[in-house]
Amino acid sequence: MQRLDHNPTLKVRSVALHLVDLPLINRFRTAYGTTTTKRTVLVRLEDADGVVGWGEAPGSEQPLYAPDTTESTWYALTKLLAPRVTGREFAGPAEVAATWSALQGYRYATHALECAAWAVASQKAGRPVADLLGGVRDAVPAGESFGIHETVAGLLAEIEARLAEGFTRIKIKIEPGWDVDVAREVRRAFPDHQVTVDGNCGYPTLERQPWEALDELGLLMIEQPLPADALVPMAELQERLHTPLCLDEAATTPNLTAAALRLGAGRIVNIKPARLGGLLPSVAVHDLCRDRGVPVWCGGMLETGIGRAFNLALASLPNFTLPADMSPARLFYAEDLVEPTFDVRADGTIAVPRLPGVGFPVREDRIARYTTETWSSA
Ligand code: OSB
Ligand code: MG
Repeated sequence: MQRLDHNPTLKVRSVALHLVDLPLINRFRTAYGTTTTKRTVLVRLEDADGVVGWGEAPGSEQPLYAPDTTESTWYALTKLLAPRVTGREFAGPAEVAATWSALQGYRYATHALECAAWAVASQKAGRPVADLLGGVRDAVPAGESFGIHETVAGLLAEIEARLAEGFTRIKIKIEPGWDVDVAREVRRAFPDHQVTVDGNCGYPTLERQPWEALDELGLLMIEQPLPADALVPMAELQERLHTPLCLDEAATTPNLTAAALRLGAGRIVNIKPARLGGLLPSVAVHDLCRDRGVPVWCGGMLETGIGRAFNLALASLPNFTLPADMSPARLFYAEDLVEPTFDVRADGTIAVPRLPGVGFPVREDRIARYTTETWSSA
């Protein structure tokens, strides 16, 4: 492959961490519960030539969506990952990532450090991360992920507002008690838009659930209704339904994603680089899905503009044919940590950043304001 070969040498002088506490201006409710604050870990990698790259590990108080938490991410970066790379020289981000290839888990942490390495390599190469990854499109269609509301009317009003801004695909979070009736109302109110439902593993079994009723609504997909490891039940469900099931929580590594697809546990994959532990495993999943004719789209973890920038670069690859979860920071945070940041355009797309590095100018002054703890390897 040509695309990963353009990266000049990278000598790691230091890895610094910032724990940032970001209050959410709009709380976000899913089958896992309600999020009101994001405790995100930012990685600042400095190269011996003074080039600085940032990466973001999406924070999580509890290991609900994935085994990772903010605390475990901090542990992995300080004790396992930063010591492996500090003071060493690498041919590029792939060699950096190879230092943790034998380790299991801690995917938010490896993702953040890998992104910081890409940001440095991209500046040294003078080319945007999207180009280094093999991106082909300059804009990504954007959908919005709508949390569980108190009332259907409240949900419909929020959807209305987002559609007016340009967002195309509607994704609603569901859980038992907030599913088929709500999805039917959304389909009725917005008959011309693609509608996805995301169960976030909230349905423990196949029994007594409204699968067939959901199947009649003409949904774009049903995202991860069953637990992450329930691959055989997911395959049984997929056989019963016309609507494609989408793998989210189940797709944790390229090999396990291939296994899930082979079983028939889904027909679409949500590629979320933080969940997969980096951009390289994300590209690997993109490639294996492309080879199997499985469409993919880029998910999110309510990242700030720093994390979203890498998601946008990744989503410029050719097999990302479905709209991404890519709402701008203004919908969740009082301000972004990059400026200028991105927003959805009237045509429903977001421009892929062309700036080498993170892709948007990182505002270290704002990061400092939200930082509650720091650490540095050198
Ligand atoms: O399941 O896609 C999910 C946010 C946190 C954890 C899991 C999920 C989500 C979202 C938000 O749906 C997507 C976004 O970042 O815009
Ligand atoms: Mg999901």
